[in-house]
Amino acid sequence: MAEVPTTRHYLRPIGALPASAAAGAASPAAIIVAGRADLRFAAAEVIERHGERVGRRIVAADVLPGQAGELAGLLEDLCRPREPIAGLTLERARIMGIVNVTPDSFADGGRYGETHAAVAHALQLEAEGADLLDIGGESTRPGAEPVDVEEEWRRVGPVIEALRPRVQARLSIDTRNAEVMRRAARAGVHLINDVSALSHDPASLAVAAETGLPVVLMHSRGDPRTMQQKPVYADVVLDVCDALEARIEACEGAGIPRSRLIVDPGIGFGKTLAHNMALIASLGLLHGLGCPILLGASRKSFIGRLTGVKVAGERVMGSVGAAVAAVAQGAQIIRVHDVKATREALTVWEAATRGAAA
Ligand code: 7PJ
Repeated sequence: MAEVPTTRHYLRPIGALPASAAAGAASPAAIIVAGRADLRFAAAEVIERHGERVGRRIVAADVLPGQAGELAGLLEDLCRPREPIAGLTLERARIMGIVNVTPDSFADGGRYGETHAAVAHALQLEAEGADLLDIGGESTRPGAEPVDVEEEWRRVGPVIEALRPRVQARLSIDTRNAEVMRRAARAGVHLINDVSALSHDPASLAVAAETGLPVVLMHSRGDPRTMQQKPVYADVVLDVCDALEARIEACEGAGIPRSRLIVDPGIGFGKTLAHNMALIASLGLLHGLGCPILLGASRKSFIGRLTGVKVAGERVMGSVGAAVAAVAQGAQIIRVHDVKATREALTVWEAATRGAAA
């Protein structure tokens, strides 16, 4: 018997209301996203997918609550205030600074050089305004080869241990490996960031649940070695949303509640330039999953494609542009290399949209 396709709904908040518009008034004419008074929208694009058919309509905020069925639950997930993550409240965007612990270029055979460099870099990112520090020892860039778990821990372990007593920023472990998650949790990290959304290592769902830590579920297609080989989606935004919902449900089944999960569309992971742009343009649709949103666009190759800047380290301005686009849609965590530039841009953007300093 042919499978009957199910109908799924999606809500994308559109038409951001300026802070000054009837601020404080209890108004059904605004959709308040993720419990944030600063994140109010005048309408929603209601998307309905039934098999290959996708219907779209725009529904004004004041008539949206009257919609029946799946939409009512979706609206509730969209609007519900988010729980703090690792003790950080999410009423404004938080910056996650990237700390890569890459192999030692020093010829002493030891690890002192790379540990020292990573710790110094992390301390600098915190001083520049990072709320979180994401520590990773395995490159997951397109084409990268996997790293042995023991080697991965030799890279990140000493960095976590050195930073833990010295920083206020929350520490995040960027890994796909359950054993690294377990050791990092023991060493005191506050958050797990897994580019495979806890699917790479069969043990990671159970281990992540056991740690009790919040987890970033990033969407990716295939593994880093093969992911850029002709990715195809029916509708990239809806497909990524569905795949993230499936991983959220897998986590819930393993005992990790939705309130401890963060979703991320995985820019550049099994996506073309067009896919990446569609995902950033519709990022706000992911609020319907009921979790905070993280975006990692920093220095990625799509920015090079758009701007012509070939050297990754020189893609700062483009990266800041992507961060502002994400924050304007209510993304709660922005993962970046260039913390100082991002912090300055977001401070000005926030004050300028609020219409008041600080
Ligand atoms: C991401 C990540 C991302 C999350 C990397 C790079 C590639 N983790 N790890 N989101 N990207 N959550 O930074 O260019 O986009 S590694």
